[in-house]
Amino acid sequence: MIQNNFLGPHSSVILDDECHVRLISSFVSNPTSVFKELQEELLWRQDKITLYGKTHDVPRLQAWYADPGLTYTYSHIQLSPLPWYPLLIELKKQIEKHTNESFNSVLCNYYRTGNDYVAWHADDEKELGIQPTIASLSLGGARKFVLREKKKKTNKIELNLGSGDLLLMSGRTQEIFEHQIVKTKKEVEGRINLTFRRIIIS
Ligand SMILES: O=C(O)CCC(=O)C(=O)O
Repeated sequence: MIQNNFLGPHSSVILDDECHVRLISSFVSNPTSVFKELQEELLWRQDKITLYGKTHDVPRLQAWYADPGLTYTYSHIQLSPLPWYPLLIELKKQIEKHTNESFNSVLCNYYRTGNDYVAWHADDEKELGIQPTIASLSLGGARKFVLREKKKKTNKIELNLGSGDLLLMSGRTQEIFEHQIVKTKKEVEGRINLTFRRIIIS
């Protein structure tokens, strides 16, 4: 259930019915220094993905930080958690306070250039349980994020996620919608996205 206190001065309702999507602009007040520290200090890795018998680099760098003992399978890649990094814990606490939710992991994505992207998918892995709340914090260069209904693909919502913005998705959003970060030919700054999640089955 989305909490009323998701709504603050910079908050807008993007979707509200069975699917809840809220955007809180400038949730982080010092996004440039947060971006720089995370870019330099997180243990970024280049994962590979095999599709139709061919192995490719995942088109972005990733790192997964979580409570010990958790495992997560993302796009057929089984991830083992790194121990929490202090700034990630600080951000997690701020988001938990704001949302009244509790998270035990964060998937970090680093889009180095406009060529890096994430393809259509939903955060609907069984480990997240039903109707998961996903808190997605963007830092660095703004990128286009698109939500579309799985059963009616022309029903789309486009958002420009800027540095410091927090996107909250809950209710049936992952069941009904999928999302992507679009590749762009425009010159864009590097972008880090942190998706805080609660793994309930490991
Ligand atoms: O970078 C983003 O804003 C989205 C990331 C995402 O979709 C994911 O981690 O599942």
